[in-house]
Amino acid sequence: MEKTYIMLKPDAHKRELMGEIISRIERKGYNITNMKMMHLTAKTLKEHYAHLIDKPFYPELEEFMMSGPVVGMVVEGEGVVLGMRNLMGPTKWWDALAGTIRGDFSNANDLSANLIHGSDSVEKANEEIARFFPEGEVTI
Ligand code: IDP
Ligand code: MG
Repeated sequence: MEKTYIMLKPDAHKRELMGEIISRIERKGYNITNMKMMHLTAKTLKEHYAHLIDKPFYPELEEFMMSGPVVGMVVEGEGVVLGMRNLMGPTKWWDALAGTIRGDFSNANDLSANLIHGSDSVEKANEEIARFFPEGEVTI
């Protein structure tokens, strides 16, 4: 079954929207197979956002992503990589239609604050799942 890496960003925690977003993922019919709250380091962010390091906004993005906890998840389902991108809506809130997570809940001046990350390909999903869930399934 296809898997993707989803991450609720610090604004989702701060605005108490984590439950709402998780609920939308579940109601769509996807299966959340792993989930944990984390505080990200600059080192991890530089790996995760390697494609953006040279952008002028990168320092702000890094600071934003370290401004509070994130919640990482592995989400499983048929076509879930594209399906989650559709559920999220596009990066910029003004492009995101009502009915999407970003369309319904984001309009911040800080363009980093768009609530949620989702892998953009199956290949990236596998890379990101290995980065954020190296422990796999936890038994304690
Ligand atoms: P995505 O999250 O929709 O895949 P990416 O282009 O991969 O979008 O960018 C990663 C994240 O970087 C975005 O979700 C957003 O938080 C932040 N970002 C993207 N473009 C800008 C910008 O122009 N200014 C500030 N932050 C940005
Ligand atoms: Mg991206």
